[in-house]
Amino acid sequence: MSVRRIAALGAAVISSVLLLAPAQAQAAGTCPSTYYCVFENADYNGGRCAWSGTIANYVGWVSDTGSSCNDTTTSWMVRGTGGYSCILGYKHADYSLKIWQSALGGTDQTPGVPSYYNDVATSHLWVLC
Ligand SMILES: [Ca+2]
Repeated sequence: MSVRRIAALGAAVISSVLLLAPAQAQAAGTCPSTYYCVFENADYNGGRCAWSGTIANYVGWVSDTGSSCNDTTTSWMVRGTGGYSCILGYKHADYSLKIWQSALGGTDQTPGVPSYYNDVATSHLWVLC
């Protein structure tokens, strides 16, 4: 195989890798209908914890990538419907010290929480908007 052919093959492999990157980025940030999802990193990346109801303590819950759900939330989405359309997020277990409330039931999301609320969420409550 000539040097020129090897170089062309290398360029083709690099192009293929670059084409795959956007598809992986699009996979981030999904949350099933009727669920509240919190993500380990900004822009709905990293481990995802998805719940369809109220959770009094995130300790012991593990994300889809194996990371802890407690004190790791950096972005979140609300996909609730009907009687559970809004989320109240709390810093501590058992709904102590509210740190955020979703404003738009069903579609509300934030690409990143304020730095002072980063990695501190420990419980949440589903409520009527
Ligand atoms: Ca985080």
